[in-house]
Amino acid sequence: EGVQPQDYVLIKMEVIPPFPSKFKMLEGRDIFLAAATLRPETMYGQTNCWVLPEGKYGAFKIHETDVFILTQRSTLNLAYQKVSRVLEKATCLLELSGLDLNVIYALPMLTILTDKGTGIVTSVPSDSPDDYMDEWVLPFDIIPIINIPDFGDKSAEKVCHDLKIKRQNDKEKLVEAKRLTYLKGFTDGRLLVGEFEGMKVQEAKPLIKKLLLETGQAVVYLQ
Ligand code: A2H
Repeated sequence: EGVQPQDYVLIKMEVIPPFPSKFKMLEGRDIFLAAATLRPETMYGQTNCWVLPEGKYGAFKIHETDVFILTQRSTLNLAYQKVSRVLEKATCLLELSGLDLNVIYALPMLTILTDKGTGIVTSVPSDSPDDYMDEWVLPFDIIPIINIPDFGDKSAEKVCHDLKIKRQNDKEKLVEAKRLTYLKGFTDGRLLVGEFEGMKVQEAKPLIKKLLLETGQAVVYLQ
């Protein structure tokens, strides 16, 4: 939480049955992992999502129909976002740890902060240095989604390589890698895929956000 409120988009990732035994009592409901991102335009390149293994999460009844998996703290914040049409008091149906979530395709990332966003993070290894450097991302094929003239089609890979980043613990270098890819992606990037293929990231970003919100695939989240 910096000085400026951050304008996040919560991406809804549906959890598809059959559920593991721990989740059985949620059967019959629409369950989503809700990940906070500042880059909704990168969702074409999403490969997986991240949770903090030691983090405390819950499955909360958010609307009449939807159940979101996120941190308790973020449900309080969400209740204030009138536009998101969230119940004033989200009921916790099931308490979960990050480790419980590791059996439903959410992989561990140790640098997740539980007081930021929802504690659930989407993974876009093509354009996010943090995601690219997580050891668990290795088995995934990286999906090129944005071309940046100086950095090619997989900017996170190129920048992490150029800055000689070895591990996720190379904190300072990763901050620089994020700054570079974020800035250049926004100013010079062009989309390679999707409804807005060929368009500049700057122009497509608000359109993709609008599309995700209108189609019910995402909700807004200010923090
Ligand atoms: B971003 P800011 Cl492609 N702990 O989404 C750690 N990181 C978190 C988090 C948490 N609790 N909640 C969200 N985040 C990440 C996509 C992305 C992101 C791309 C490129 C850069 C990028 C896919 N991961 O972030 O500190 C989420 O990762 C760098 C700007 O609020 C979220 O957006 O500025 C970003 O951090 C928000 O970071």
